[in-house]
Amino acid sequence: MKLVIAITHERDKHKVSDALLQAGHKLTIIASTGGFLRDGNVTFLVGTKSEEVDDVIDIIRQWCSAREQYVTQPLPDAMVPTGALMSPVKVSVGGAIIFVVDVEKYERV
Ligand code: 2BA
Repeated sequence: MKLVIAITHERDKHKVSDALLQAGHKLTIIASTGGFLRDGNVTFLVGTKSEEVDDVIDIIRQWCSAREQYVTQPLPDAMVPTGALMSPVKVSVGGAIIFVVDVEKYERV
């Protein structure tokens, strides 16, 4: 068994969850915040059989759109040269960041 952890933009939450549910997957949705943009995002936890991981990823890929955002707040000193702190910086966000991890044990009690 595997656990798919997928971080998506908040705006894709309903499309992704509807599609996963329709395909018969079980999921948990956690409201999360990106460490860099400090913008709302969503983390999906999907426990699934190993052979269904690709289906889960395909669905997430299908319903998440990549987008570009501008960071206008000052960044940590180490990340930008002196004098560029207030310049908007364009970053490409998502579609989705996906981790797949092994599940040692899964029980409903
Ligand atoms: P954020 O941390 O808010 O990052 C938003 C976007 O900003 C990232 O998009 C990336 O394009 C850019 N970015 C992030 N950290 C950066 C840095 N140190 N320097 C320059 N640009 C940076 P994505 O890569 O698509 O990530 C979307 C969200 O997925 C992230 O939101 C974060 O919440 C999560 N994420 C991404 N990689 C992760 C990782 N390795 N571990 C945990 N969470 C991750």
